[in-house]
Amino acid sequence: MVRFVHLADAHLGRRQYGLEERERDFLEAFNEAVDRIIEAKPEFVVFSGDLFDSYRPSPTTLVSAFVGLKRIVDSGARVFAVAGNHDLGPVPGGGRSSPLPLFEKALEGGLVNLSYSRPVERLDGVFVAGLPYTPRQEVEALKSALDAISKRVQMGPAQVVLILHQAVKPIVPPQKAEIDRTVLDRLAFGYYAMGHVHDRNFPRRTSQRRPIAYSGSLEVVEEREADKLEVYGKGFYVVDLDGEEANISPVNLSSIRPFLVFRERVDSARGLEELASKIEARVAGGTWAKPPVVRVSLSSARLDPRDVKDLQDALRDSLGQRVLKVFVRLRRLDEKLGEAEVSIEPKIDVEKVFEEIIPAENVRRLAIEIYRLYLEGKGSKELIRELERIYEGWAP
Ligand SMILES: [Mn+2]
Repeated sequence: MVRFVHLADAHLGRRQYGLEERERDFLEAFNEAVDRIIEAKPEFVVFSGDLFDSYRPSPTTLVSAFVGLKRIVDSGARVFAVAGNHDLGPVPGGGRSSPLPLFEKALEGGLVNLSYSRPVERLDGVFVAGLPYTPRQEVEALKSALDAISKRVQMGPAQVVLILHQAVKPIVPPQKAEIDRTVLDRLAFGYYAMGHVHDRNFPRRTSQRRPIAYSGSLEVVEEREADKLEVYGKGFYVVDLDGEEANISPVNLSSIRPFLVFRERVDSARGLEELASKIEARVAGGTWAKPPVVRVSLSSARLDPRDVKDLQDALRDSLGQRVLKVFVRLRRLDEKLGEAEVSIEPKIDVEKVFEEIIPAENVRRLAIEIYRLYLEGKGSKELIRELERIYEGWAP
């Protein structure tokens, strides 16, 4: 029997809605996960990709990730990781790379970056194997690498963990999946530690044979994940693996930003008022770890976008600091045109804005000209030539 922790999709550095608070939320979730992993005293940790939201994390994000990983390694648990699609960026000369090799070096092997060139590591009586995210068009390479790993580990001990960052059919709909679960089921792994799908698929402590397990993202990366937040929570799994029998204990993090999602059909001003009171009551009635994000999705055949904008402004006023942010979205229902998203923000007239901020007329005209050229997609040399032409036209 072996005990390990499975986590994935930390998406460090993600600044959802452009809000600094959301970037901090992702870091807090990661730091809480690190604390609770150390408490769980696993023999090792597997990380199934998307440590970062971008393959070019900011220096502070890189340092935060390093500090957290080092704390795990210093507690005595090695970390086995694969790169997710968000960690991978192009490298000069072709191919893709992630910041993970940097951590492997800096942590002196305390973190192992499993890759096509080194897909398997042995730790006492356990084989830990893994491959980075592989796009659908390269899935044949993934399959043959999996076959090769499977043959190699069959000779060894019974405990084998496979780490992947892929969408598997039918756990996700076929159009979003890269591989079919039958491909995995016929291989000789005891536990499939999956990343990429942000909703967890094992809500309760449960004993499973050779499970294909998604531990889910550590925070709400996409708004739609909020729907399952109450049922599944966010966090990681502690796994007790005995041969091909895995006991999965989900650990839920408590620092997750709450989301209140309201989806309603409203066709009258009265209906908007009722909805506003309902939202206020819900915010007032809850006890939250942090001020929640409030998302209102309205559908309507009649409402004027300006009234919906007024609702958003009114809610922002009345809810104030008790929420992080209120967003209202409007979908127009039309018998002929079908459903369409309608912007509730007034369109910005750039020339009017320039008029307000640039009083000198010739400078303003130049600014508008540069803006137009930019919109036409004219860059560097072409832009300079055009500007020279304008300048020559100005000369006496
Ligand atoms: Mn992800």
